[in-house]
Amino acid sequence: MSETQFDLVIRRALVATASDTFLSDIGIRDGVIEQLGRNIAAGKKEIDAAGRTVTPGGVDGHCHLDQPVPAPLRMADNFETGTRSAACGGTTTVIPFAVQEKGHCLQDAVDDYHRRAKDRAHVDYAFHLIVSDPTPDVLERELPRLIAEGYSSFKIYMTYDDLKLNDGQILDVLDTAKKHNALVMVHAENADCIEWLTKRLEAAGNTAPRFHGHSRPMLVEREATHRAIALSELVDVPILIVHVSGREAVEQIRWARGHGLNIFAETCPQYLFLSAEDMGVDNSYVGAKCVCSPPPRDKGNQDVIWAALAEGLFTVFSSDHAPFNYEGLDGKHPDGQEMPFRYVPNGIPGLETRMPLLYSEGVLKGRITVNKFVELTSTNAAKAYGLHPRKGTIAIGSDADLVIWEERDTEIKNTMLHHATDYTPYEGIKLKAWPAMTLCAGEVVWDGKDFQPRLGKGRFLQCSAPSLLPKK
Ligand code: DUC
Ligand code: ZN
Ligand code: ZN
Repeated sequence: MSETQFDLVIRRALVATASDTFLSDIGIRDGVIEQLGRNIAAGKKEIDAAGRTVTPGGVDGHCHLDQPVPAPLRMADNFETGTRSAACGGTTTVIPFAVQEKGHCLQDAVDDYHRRAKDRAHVDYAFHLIVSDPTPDVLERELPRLIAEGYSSFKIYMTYDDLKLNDGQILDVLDTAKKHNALVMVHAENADCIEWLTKRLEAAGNTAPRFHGHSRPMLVEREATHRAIALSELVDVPILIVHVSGREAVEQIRWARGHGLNIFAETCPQYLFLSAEDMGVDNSYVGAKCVCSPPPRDKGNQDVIWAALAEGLFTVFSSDHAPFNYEGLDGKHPDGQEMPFRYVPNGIPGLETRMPLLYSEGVLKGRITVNKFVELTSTNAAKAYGLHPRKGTIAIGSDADLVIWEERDTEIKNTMLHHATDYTPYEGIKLKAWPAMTLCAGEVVWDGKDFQPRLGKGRFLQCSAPSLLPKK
């Protein structure tokens, strides 16, 4: 054995995985974890992590990067700026969406998305598909082939005119997922209720951003969540309900679990750290910065989401990073115009702040254990989307994607973030921790102060079958 066996050794780390916490050195070679243990051989480089918790790099299983949207709208973050921002907040794998346009095939979307990502990612990435037009050809030929080629998860929508599926189409997609061992992510909001409420609000002249929340009350999400669960039960296939925002949807999921159904669920930082008031207490337009769907709820609902995280109701904690600028022609406040809420693009940035927010306010405030943090931000997404154990854990043979945490006072300001979006909805929130270092495939990509570019070194990952699903 040579003196310098490893490319890198991280010494005296307090390693936290989803199941264990232990003191260990981490020996890394060729971007992979090769040894765990005490007093392991020397590395060509060494990092002393004494007194620091080290977790697996984050897997953000729900983010939107460079997704085509109708002009003049444009997503502010592409693969370059999005993965830069992810890395600086501890996320080393992102899974954005290749979106099928109605009337087009899925393969076109996948090819286009590969062009957008190629040579531009600083960290590793995989793709989910968004199925908006489940024709017989898509269901019987394209989807089965794409699943086999490494796209094993897809999102479907119950709202948004250009994306939504009716119940029959949802059943067809679920049936295909069941036959080919894929995981369907469901955006659960009732489209007709939203349209009906929106028209009433508009007729009354209530078009300020805060009315976005009035157009999508909790019952709209509760009804669609209930329906999605029923459809999943009918087909007998698990689903993952994304961006769960509050009590009534949580109750539906708890009911389903209580009845033995395989319903997985995701929540996001906006349902813990933002509330309806952030969309404006009066008719102020700046509330457009926090317009996303489902909308942020009230303090009581935030408490329900915290409790459900601790209890284990949620499978994953993702950002739903959907980056639109506030200023500029391509964003929420185009050329300074105040748009009726119907036209305000839905979505907020959050890739970089996702893990620090949950580490600081969840782990350090004692609301969840560090192991639950790892499970929610990394391990379960890797399992759900067929990337485990390469991603999502600290184990021999896993990629050396790691975060070294530092307890330090940090006030979130957009100026310190690395996305290209011109604001953060979390401006001014005071945190107690931030990554002191992020490593992707054994390379430092964030050193606690500066971003260390790895442009084009982020690899495309083919996803296997979800390992959260019961074995057939
Ligand atoms: N809602 C979504 O469904 N996707 C992107 C952003 C948002 O707010
Ligand atoms: Zn959604
Ligand atoms: Zn989304």
